[in-house]
Amino acid sequence: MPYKIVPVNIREGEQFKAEFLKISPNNRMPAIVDPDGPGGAPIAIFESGAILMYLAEKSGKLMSSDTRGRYVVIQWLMFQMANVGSMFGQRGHFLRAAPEKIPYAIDRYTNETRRLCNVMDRRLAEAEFLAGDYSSADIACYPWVVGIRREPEQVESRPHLKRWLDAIGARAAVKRGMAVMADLPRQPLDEKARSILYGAKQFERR
Ligand SMILES: N[C@@H](CCC(=O)N[C@@H](CS)C(=O)NCC(=O)O)C(=O)O
Repeated sequence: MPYKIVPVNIREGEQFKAEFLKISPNNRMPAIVDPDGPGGAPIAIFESGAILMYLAEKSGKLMSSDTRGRYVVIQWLMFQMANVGSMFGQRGHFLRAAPEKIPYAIDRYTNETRRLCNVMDRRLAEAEFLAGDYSSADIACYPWVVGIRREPEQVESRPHLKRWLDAIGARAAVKRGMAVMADLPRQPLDEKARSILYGAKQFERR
């Protein structure tokens, strides 16, 4: 499907602009606008899991068409939304973004990410991809989980997860997707960005 990328610089506070909040009221990206939504009218969607479900439904791909198979995909997609995204995200925050090192928080989220990798490794011992066939659930999990490549022992000790990472990373569309904006200079997480992302700005709106 054709698409146009509209970057949202969350370190500059663009996520709080009125026009973005109309699309994504939780001031987070990603969000999409499909000008050709159901009935030919535009539709705006936020939350990556909802976006993936919409794109799967619209394309007829990446999600099984029978009810039983669809719920296998949906449960692994929700596994990402409720676990992988938040636990990997919090681990990254306390390791790299937090102004002070809090061992309890780092350990808590590190343990959770390790546990989630074990859950996936066990699942991938019995299934080629999380929901059997390659699906929206793999697309949701991969960009977080691939970060464990920075800790090779975490990959080597989980052979099924390693096979899955290798297989997904080799896909042409995944390579194209991971390259999107990867060459943009990374803005520093300075005091201004910190206060936008983690400070009072987050609570200002009523
Ligand atoms: N559950 C959301 C998480 C989205 C999310 O956390 N986005 C972050 C960037 S990775 C964001 O936009 N943060 C901006 C902010 O917190 O103001 C999803 O899966 O779409």
